[in-house]
Amino acid sequence: MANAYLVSKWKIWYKSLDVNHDGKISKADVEESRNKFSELHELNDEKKALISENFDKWWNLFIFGGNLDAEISEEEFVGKLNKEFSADKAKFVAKISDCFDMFFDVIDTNKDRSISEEEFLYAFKAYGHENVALDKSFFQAYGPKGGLVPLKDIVASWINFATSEDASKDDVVKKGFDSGV
Ligand SMILES: [Ca+2]
Ligand SMILES: [Ca+2]
Repeated sequence: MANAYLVSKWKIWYKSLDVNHDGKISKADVEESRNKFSELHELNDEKKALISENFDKWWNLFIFGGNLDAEISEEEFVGKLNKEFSADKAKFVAKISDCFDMFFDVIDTNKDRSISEEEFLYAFKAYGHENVALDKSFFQAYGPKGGLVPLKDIVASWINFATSEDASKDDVVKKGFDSGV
């Protein structure tokens, strides 16, 4: 059983994935995030197709458990994470690592293994977090050097967010969401 602190973070994560803010996670959230992301980056058709494939793959694999037509409630989402976490913590952390590796690999559109402020803002906007000032201070919390944050640092922060039960440990992602992002 995960502690209350980690469960509270999973609930924040759930909310962040409810892109259209209708209280549930469904295919509509996949479509909206994918379309917005393509629009913001002004992708050509070829790149759009690739992004589309990668978005579907990520949601399908890590959120929908193979059934993209499912609707997922917060209770189901948290229950599934809790079950995996409780069954085998090392395996759970490995899966979450894969999850965020793949996620930010898509967000890193120019493939320089860093996340720029623009890439960060486009990702958050695509996921329905459109307050640019808050998104920007979230990004700045990573202490970018030359405007960039290494991909591995961003990924590590999200792994910490989704797996750590230690409330005394600094959590830049939780702080970002707590700020209202
Ligand atoms: Ca939704
Ligand atoms: Ca990049």
